[in-house]
Amino acid sequence: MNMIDLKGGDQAQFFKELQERSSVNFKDYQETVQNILGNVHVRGDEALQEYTKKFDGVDLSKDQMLVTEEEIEEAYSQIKAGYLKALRLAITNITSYHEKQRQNSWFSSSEGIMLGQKVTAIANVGIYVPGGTAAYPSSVLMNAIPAKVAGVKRIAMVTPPDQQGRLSAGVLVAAKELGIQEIYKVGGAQAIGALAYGTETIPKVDKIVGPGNIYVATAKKEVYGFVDIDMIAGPSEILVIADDSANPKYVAADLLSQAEHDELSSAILITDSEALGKAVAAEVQRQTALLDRKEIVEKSLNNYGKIILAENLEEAIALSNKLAPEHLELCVDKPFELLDKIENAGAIFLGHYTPEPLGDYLAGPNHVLPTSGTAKFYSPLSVEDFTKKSSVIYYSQEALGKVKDEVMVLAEEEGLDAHKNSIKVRYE
Ligand code: HSO
Ligand code: ZN
Repeated sequence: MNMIDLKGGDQAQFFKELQERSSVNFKDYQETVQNILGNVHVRGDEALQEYTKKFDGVDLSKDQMLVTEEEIEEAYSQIKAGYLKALRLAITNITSYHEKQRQNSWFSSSEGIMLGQKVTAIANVGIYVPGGTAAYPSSVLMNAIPAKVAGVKRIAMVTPPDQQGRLSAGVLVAAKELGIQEIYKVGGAQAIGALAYGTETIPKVDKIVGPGNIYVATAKKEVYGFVDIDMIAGPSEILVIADDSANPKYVAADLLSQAEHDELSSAILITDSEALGKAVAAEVQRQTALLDRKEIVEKSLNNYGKIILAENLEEAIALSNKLAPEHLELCVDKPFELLDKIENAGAIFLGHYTPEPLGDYLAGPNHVLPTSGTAKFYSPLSVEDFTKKSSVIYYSQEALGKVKDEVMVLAEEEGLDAHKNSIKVRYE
C-alpha cells in the first residue's frame, strides 16, 4: 500500500479512478439480458429450466426448483457448531435495530377536514442471493429482516444451485430461521425475470432486492419501473480516519476486511500521523500474506488501496466527506467529537473496538449501504424501503363549501371542464 501526501500532486487522478471504478458498462450486457428476460416472460418455467441447465449446469424439473423441507433439515445437519447461536444473536440484534425504523401512519384533523398518510408494507418481495463463495447468509438477514419488520407478507428467495442442484447450507438455515418459505433454485438474469413477471412456479413480486453479478444488476435495471428494485451495489469500500492513538494492527486488519471482498474493493487510510501510516503499511503487508484470499486483496490494494497523510483531522474529514465512503471508521482518540462533522458516509464506526465486520454481521444496522460516493444522497437499506404510502383526504360538506370557488377557478385556468363540474354539481 503506498502512501500519498494530501498536498502531493497525484491525488486528483486517484480520486477520479476511485469514483469511476464501478461504472461498469451495463450496455454491454443489455442485449443478452433483454433476451433472457423476454424468454422468461413468454415461456416461464421452461425458459428457467433451460437457463439453469445452460448456466448452472444442472437439469432441474419444475418441482425441484422449490427447496423442500427435507433439504432444509439436511442443511441444519451440515452447519458448523456455533453457527446457529451466532445467527440467532445476529437476527435478534438486526431485528431490534430495524424495529426502531418503523414508521406509523398519521392523521390530523380540524374543522371538517381530515388529512393523513397511510403506511402500508409492500406485499410481495423477492430477494436475490448470489451463488458460490458469495452466498452470504448475512446478506439474507440484511435484506429479509427489514422486509419482515415492515410487514411484507410474502418473501420469495432465489439463488443459483451448484452443479449437483444444491444450495449453501448456511444460506438455507438463515432463510429458515427467518421463516422464509419460498426458496427457489434459480439465479442470474432469469431469476430476476421470474420474480418480475412471474412464472407458473414462481409467482410475481412487487420489489426485488439483493446483490448479484453484472447480469443480475443489469436485469434489475431492466425490470425497474415494472417492479421496484433496491440500489445497485458497487464494490465494497472502507475509509479509516486514524490518529496516533490507533493500533496499526487493528487498522490494517480492518482495511483488509473490505479489500478481500473484490478486486475492485477500495481500502483507504487517512491519518495525520506519518508514523502510524508507515506502521499500517507494514502491517498490511504482513497480514496480507496470511490471508486465504490474498490474490484478491493484493489486486484491490494495488489499484484502490491508499494511505493518505493529512495535515490534521479536520482535513481528513473534509476529504472523507468528499469521498462519501460506504464504511467510515473513526479510529481516533475522541471519535464522538468528530461525529457531528461527518456529512457523507453509509455507516460510521466509532473508536478502536468497533471494527467494520462487526457491522457486517451482528451490531444491528444494515450492511446494504450506498457505495461509489452515493452516500451523498442515498441511505442504508431500511424498513422504509419495504413500505409505501397513501395520502388520505376527507372533507365534510361544509369544508368543501369553503374552498369550492377556488378549486373551480384553478380547474378553469387549466381548461378542465369536467374537473370544475365535479365541484359544481354538488352545489346545484
Ligand atoms: N461488507 C459487505 C457485506 C458483507 N460482508 C457480507 C461480509 N459479508 C458490503 O458492505
Ligand atoms: Zn464485508
